[in-house]
Amino acid sequence: MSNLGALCDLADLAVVRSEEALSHESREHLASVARRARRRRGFLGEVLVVAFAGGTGTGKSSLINEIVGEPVAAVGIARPTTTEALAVIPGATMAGFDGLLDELGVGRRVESDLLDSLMLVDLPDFDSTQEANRRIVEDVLPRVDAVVWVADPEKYADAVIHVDFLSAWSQYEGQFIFVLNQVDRLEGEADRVVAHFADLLTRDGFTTPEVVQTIARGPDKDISPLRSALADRLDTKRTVIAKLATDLKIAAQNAWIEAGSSARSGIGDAALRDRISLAAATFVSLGVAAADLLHQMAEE
Ligand SMILES: Nc1nc2c(ncn2[C@@H]2O[C@H](COP(=O)(O)OP(=O)(O)OP(=O)(O)O)[C@@H](O)[C@H]2O)c(=O)[nH]1
Ligand SMILES: [Mg+2]
Repeated sequence: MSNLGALCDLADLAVVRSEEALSHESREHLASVARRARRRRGFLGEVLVVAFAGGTGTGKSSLINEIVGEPVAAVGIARPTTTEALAVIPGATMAGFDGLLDELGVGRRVESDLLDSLMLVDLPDFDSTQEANRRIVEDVLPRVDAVVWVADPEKYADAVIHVDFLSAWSQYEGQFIFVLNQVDRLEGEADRVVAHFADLLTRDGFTTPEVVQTIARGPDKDISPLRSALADRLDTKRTVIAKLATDLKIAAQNAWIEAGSSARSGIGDAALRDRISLAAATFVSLGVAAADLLHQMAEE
């Protein structure tokens, strides 16, 4: 796991060598992924940033309140209720997180002494009637370490969510916990719906998606399966490293593909082609090193 530093060095080298291999925009993207990885590495092991995302009214804010143990996030009947990202931060250590929060781009922050090493981010709905909400989700999600994806019995199968969104995230399987909330409304059908949800997630590209069932409100309230999943599946340090390694692996794959077309358009200029080949080889090295780190971690 200590190879993350070497991976960041390799990412910086890939950026330096990418000038002629990538468009300005792609180069900026690769550079921002590399920068973000290096900065996030500075806070390794201290806190895990977990965003709650999903459709409107599924119970994201309610689940956060239950986990924190106090009503920090607004829960409502009017849809959508949450229109701004809100970070709930472990109280005792808040001062040290300012840099991390600035990096996340989340302005609204509340402290809770009841949280330990988790920072929870309540997000607006993904399937909003309000375009701005979706943009907030798309902006914040790539910056967090892990995601609790909250679905409800009505919307868990929505094509918009699966096709437009979740399928693009399947390489981040280790970062996701899937929740079917409001199972109190299913009257004995919960297991069948959970199996169907898991099946749809498999079609989105997740290999072994695990769906936990919760009830965030009412007399049968029970969020213990989510608590267990957070504690058992999301080790603070490993999750951050896996997230960053996956970011770098995907960025390297995309850069390598683009370098191939740059090399084709450089035919006739042997020196240029050599420089692009060197960049492409560096993208491959970065992708392989990131995949190797992920593999090592999976074996541990
Ligand atoms: N029956 C039932 N109702 C729930 C449950 N969880 C939340 N609710 C209700 O569902 C409604 C929406 O809850 P929120 O927590 O505001 O949902 P949200 O996902 O944050 O919604 P947005 O902020 O609009 O995206 C509220 O009326 C809650 O009381 C549950 O497990 N069972
Ligand atoms: Mg909400």
